[in-house]
Amino acid sequence: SSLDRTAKAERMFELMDGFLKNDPVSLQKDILDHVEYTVARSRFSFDDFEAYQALSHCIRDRLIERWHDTQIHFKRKDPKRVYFLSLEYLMGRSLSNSIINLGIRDQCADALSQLGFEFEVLAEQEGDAALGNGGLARLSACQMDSLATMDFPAWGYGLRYQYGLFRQVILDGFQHEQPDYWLNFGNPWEIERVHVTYPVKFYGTVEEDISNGEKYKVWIPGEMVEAVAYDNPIPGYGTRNTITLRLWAAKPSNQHDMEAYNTGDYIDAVVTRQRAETISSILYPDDRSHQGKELRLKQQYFFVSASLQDIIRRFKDGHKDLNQFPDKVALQLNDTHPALAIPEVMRILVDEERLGWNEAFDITCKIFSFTTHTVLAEALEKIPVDLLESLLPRHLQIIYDINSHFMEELKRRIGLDYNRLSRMSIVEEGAVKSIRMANLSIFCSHTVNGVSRLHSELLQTRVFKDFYEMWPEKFQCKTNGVTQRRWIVVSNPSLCALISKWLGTESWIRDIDLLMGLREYAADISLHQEWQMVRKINKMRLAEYIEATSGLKVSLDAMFDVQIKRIHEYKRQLLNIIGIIHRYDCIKNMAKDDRKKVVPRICIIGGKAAPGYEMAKKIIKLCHAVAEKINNDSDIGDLLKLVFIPDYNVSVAEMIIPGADLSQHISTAGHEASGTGCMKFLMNGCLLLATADGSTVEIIEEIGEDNMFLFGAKVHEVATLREKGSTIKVPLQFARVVRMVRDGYFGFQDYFQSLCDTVEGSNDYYLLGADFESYLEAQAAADKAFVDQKKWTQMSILSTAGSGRFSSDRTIQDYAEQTWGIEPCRCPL
Ligand code: 8GP
Repeated sequence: SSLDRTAKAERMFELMDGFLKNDPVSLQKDILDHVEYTVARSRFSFDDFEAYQALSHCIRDRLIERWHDTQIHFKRKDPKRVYFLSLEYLMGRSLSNSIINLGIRDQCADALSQLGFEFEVLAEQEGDAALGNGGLARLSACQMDSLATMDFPAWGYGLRYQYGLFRQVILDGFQHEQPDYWLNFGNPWEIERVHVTYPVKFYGTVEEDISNGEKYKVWIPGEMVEAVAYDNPIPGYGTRNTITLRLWAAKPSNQHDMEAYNTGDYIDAVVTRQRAETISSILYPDDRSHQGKELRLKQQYFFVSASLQDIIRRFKDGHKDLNQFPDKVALQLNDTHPALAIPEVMRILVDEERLGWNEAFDITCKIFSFTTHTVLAEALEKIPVDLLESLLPRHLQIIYDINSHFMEELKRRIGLDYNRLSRMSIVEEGAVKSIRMANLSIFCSHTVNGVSRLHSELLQTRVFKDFYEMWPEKFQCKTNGVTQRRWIVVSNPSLCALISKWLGTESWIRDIDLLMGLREYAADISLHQEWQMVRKINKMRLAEYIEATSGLKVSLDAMFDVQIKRIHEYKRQLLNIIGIIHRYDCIKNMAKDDRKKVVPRICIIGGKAAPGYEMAKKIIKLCHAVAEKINNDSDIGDLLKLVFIPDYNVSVAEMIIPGADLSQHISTAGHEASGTGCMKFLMNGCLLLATADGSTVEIIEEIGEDNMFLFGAKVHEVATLREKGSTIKVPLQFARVVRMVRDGYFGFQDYFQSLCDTVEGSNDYYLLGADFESYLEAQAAADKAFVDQKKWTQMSILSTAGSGRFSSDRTIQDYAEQTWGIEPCRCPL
């Protein structure tokens, strides 16, 4: 009865001694309790890793409190919610980020030091959660942090891969991939929700049925697996709001498989069931294309189906009329990977809820928004019809229905322009008939976003031109951003303290525009001194890491020049390496006296190559071969060093970025959709050497051309240059360097030939040769600026001061207002 329930609640309230306390003594007590009862070690003997585990659980308890309060608050207020659907999240480590967002960093450090532990040492014990490949995945993580901090009623949905992105091991200069079985030692940052499970169906047939005189379709599935929720609380900074990242794991289903047990062999049946788990076992390590893989398609549908069941359940808890769905729900498609959500929503509305087709389609088109993260044609997903037909037969029918609806509408508007109709069609005819997921996503979303202004323009004028001409109002731009909580506060505590001191407030951590206030002191000599000191501390940390990983001792007076990102031909790591070889060659050929004028450089490259991407792997090998030569050349000494940092990931980036003087973002114009690394470097006062591509175009507007080193062809020049092909005048130095590689100067002569082929004559698709001269000029300008440390420091301060526009807080604010139509819902303290 209700009376019993009230009494029970009162009793529970009495038993609770209030919220967990955050003073050092309470924290110590909680840490020790977790050592004893969670980690099951003795309070009197536990090592750093066990201390990390205990501390994490102690923080997790605090997260859970806030998370519960937030969820209850959202439920009570019932605002419109946004659901962020992404197959990839690169969360990295959680400990430091959590305690900073909870506002208890100092208390934790105090508590630990009295127990004889150092916070930084424990933080290093944590492995990275690497459930993603690169830019897109790290962006999702930054956006989750902003959604929480800005109090938006948001949920992230994704997959809980057992194997994250592979570990990169370098043997003899070659990349090898090793599995990242990251859950081996448990994961304190997730909460398994054994009662939050949904069945997900695959295969089977579609049949027709009649009920109340109406025909409808029934999907009779051939396989069923269970999706189990794992919740990762995401705390906001300076707010109690703590939102949910819900990741699904696949488990064998207990329903509907009695048959197998009755007819077949018991052992066989269990083994078959066990295979269900493979659906969420591994992240595809390719950041370009996943075409035609059944497991990949299964992953996509598995995560979409579970998420939608969860979202609809939440909606129905309080609402009956599905026509209100668009008032309460916004679904964000992070690239096309979750695009099966479109036919799935249609299937639920039409087949299960029995809404009419038009009514269902109307609802569908009001809830979806779509963001694309690429301009590369090979990254636009296509699903072979055969595959879809066998795995999701009903969805294929629905997609065909959507397409005929689409084609009808198009014919009405453009007539029988068959070329255009076939370009725009969701179904691609051809050798392999397939479904174009981008076309489906654009047609069925109310908004299509690019991730930088240039990218958005390219979508409108090239990639999706036909669609833009038809529905210009759908197309928007949301320039990416990164979270200053992780990329300054967590990763660069000294700079964080310095900024707060000079601005006289910590408010910039929530209100990034305040960083502009630093402009006023850009020439202040005492700020310069402190700024340089902070930069030195960070360079020391990086130098120690380099020594530990490669054995190389580097001088702190040298310029630290960094390029870290996935290895890709369009990102042009090869241009960087060719530039380094050229620098080496110049120093070798210099008179001894002239060498004194050379600005010493430590060139640092890091990044993973997709396991099947041969050219990317050759670039990694070339980097090592060149490093071997240069670093051991006594003529060169400290003037030039090249280091490849193995196994680049989020936590490595957190250490490298604050220590960089110069960073390179040198993609061929028109290929990098946005780039977010550049924003992290910018925030940390590192100067950029860049092409006008992706978001650098907007960075130029914020900090001015004088504060960076720009070079290279502009986007409108690229096509003409490509047409010129082998008639382009390529500098002699470029040809000379390629020749050195071809002639075996760095060994592995045969192995490097095909790599050299890609940059010569009309093969040079990414225009390394054409851009080389201006690249060298930009490099020379960087050297010149570095000699004048006063000027350099001023540029560095102005970089940080001008980085505010590139906070993910701004991106999320824009999405909330212009795309999702949601408002903050702040949980009371
Ligand atoms: C990346 C873009 O390459 C990068 O320019 C952008 O900053 C980032 O997304 C965030 O918007 N794209 C991807 O990571 C990507 O397309 N990955 C999918 C193919 C897996």
